[in-house]
Amino acid sequence: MNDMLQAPFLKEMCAIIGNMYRLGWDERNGGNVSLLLDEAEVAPYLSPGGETRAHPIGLCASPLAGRYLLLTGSGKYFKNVPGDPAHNLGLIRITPDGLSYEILWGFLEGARPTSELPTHLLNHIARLAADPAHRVVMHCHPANVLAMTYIHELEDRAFSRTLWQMSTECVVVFPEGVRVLPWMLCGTVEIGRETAKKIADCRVVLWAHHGIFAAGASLDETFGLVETVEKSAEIFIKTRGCPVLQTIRDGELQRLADAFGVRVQPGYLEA
Ligand code: 2HA
Ligand code: ZN
Repeated sequence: MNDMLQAPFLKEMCAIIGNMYRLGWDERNGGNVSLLLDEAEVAPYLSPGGETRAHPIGLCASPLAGRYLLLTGSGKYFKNVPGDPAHNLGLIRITPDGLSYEILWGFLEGARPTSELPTHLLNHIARLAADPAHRVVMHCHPANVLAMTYIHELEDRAFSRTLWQMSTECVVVFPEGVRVLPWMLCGTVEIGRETAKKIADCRVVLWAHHGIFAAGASLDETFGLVETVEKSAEIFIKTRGCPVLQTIRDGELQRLADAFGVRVQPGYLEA
């Protein structure tokens, strides 16, 4: 059996989480990340027939039955993940009935998966239906995105347009725009379901006054998506209160989409 700490997916998870912490996106125990893995990827690092106990999820995640997830622990600090992955991360498998999970590695000394586990699972299910290559759900608290939710209208189209206008890359990186949820209680199945509804045709959902929920096919891609949204929000905050003399126009956003071969969310640009 190989050492899990040497697994490429474990090393990448630690590196990404360390960067999220250093960027200030995950104060204290803020944020959570989960990565879907195949049996073939994890099998070399697991002892066959190891003892496991099933813990209820609190909802039925049957589309993920038998799937493996590497994810952050409840109450754990991102700051501590790279130095001590086995206490702060864990590898779980969803049971065949989709109602429980088993801990196969990590979560030492009684640690448990993130409090946002229901939201992660519901959003993995929604994104897998939209994109078979989907693998990552990432939640964090970047300051400029949060700040923007206090001073910008919380409407999907308007929010997306403003973000696109703040930086040329944006419409290419997230041509489907973003979706926004009003403030809701976190850690509940309800916020999980509302997020999953919005994420079905989009990879970024903003939680007003809380943070960002993003999905993607790899840790790198999802991290890059969050980075791009947060950078755009930063430009918005920096120019807020300044007399804006010009911005990127809709025709220019369309030219970018055409040049890079992406499809802008229908109806989000003026004809
Ligand atoms: O504590 O960020 O949304 C982790 C969170 C909950
Ligand atoms: Zn949070």
